[in-house]
Amino acid sequence: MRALALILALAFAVPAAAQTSAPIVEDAWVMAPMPSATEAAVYLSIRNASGDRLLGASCDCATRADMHDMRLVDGVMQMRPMRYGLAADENGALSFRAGGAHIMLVGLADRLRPGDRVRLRLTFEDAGVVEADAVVRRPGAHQHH
Ligand SMILES: [Cu+2]
Repeated sequence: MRALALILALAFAVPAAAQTSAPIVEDAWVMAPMPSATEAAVYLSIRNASGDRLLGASCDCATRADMHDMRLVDGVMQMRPMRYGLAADENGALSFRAGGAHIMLVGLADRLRPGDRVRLRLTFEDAGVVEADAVVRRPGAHQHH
C-alpha cells in the first residue's frame, strides 16, 4: 500500500512541477493612446525559462492584438508586423519595451485613459493561456527600475 501511495504521489508531482515553469508576465502596461486613436501599444516582459513559444494575444478591449517590431527606415522609426511564434531569448525572457517590439491593440472598444486596466490573454504553445493585467500609462510615465 505504501509503495502504491508513493507511485501516486510521484505521478501527481510531475504535472505540478511542469506548471511552475509556466511563463510569468511582468510589468505589463499600455501606452495611453491619443484620444482619437484606435490602436494602443502594450509593453511587457515575459519570464519564460522553459522557452515556451508565444503564439498569440488577445484582449476584450480590442478587436485584435497584433505583434509589431520597430525599425529605423531612413531615419524614421517605423512599425512593422511580426509573426507570433517567438520563443524565449537566451536569458529565458521575451521583452516588449518602449521604443521596441510591442503588442498592438487594434480596434479599441473604448477610449483608454491613464489609470485604466485591461486584461491581456497571452497564448503559449505549452502553457496555454496566461492572463495579465496591464495598466494604462502616459508615455514617459513608466520609469524602468
Ligand atoms: Cu504597433
